[in-house]
Amino acid sequence: MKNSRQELFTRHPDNPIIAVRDIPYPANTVFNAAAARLEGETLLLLRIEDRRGFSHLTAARSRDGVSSWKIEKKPTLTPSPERHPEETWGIEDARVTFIEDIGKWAVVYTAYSDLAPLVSLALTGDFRKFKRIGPVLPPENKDAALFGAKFSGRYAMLHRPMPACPGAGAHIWISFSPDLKHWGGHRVLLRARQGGWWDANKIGLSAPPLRTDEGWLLLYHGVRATVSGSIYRLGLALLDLDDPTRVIRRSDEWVFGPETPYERVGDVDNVVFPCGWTLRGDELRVYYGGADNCVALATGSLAGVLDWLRNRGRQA
Ligand code: BMA
Repeated sequence: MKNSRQELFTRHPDNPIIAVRDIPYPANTVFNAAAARLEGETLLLLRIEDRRGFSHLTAARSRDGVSSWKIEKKPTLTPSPERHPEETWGIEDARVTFIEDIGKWAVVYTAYSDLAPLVSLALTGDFRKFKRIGPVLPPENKDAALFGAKFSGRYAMLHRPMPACPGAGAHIWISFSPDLKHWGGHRVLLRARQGGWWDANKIGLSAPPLRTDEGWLLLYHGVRATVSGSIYRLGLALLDLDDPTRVIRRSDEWVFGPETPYERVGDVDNVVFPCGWTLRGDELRVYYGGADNCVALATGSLAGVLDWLRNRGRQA
């Protein structure tokens, strides 16, 4: 029987749009890319895992954001364990945000330290040269991204600390900073649900918060633990434009999940994992990792997504 459900996002027919065979140097896999629009191109900051198991970031550029990717011949941002011991086991899953008041891109990434993953920040103007700010949140923490705007003079960041206390759940938090270096005002923003929910026990931010007329749009992942492993699916939430500590709406149902072979089977099965999206007119382009094994693209209408959240989302 055909599933007649109207999907919010459509997979690109050329998926996966980037696979390890496209990487111009030896690697194990490519996945979980950050996305930005600059100089008339789409830029992806690919997570590439080498054959030791450590990840680094490499820039790929394309005019149409789908094909003819120009992938840097060498890694763009590599771990620097001598100067940054927190990067001993690699750097992963970047999210990039253009920070309006300094006119630079913030690259927030997971630094895989030997004391567990933590959140690090670097700044760049062109994705060629980077200035590391360094670790901004201690372990264990990942899935972080900045807002492009300031709130009452403070920068804001979403992130996902991992509580040591069993059963406490892993939730999305929000924190604030006067200078991008010192972070405080920590509070839980979006909680993982419990029990049978698709997003029970563990959630995390996917793409960076996107400013819309109706609020900050969040795309987040929920991790469902099953007897045969985890399933990573995606949901939506909307935060108040002026006060991002206020959740306005949240989807009850997931809006995207692993279905195709490149999402179902890979180094880690049953994973869709976006770290970036771009907006061109009304078209939302979600760049996501498939099964920790490739980069894929799904598109949707921003108006359609907001409409769906208004009608089907839970008022928070
Ligand atoms: C998460 C992150 C992602 C990864 C996912 C599935 O914890 O580490 O990088 O894609 O697991 O393995």
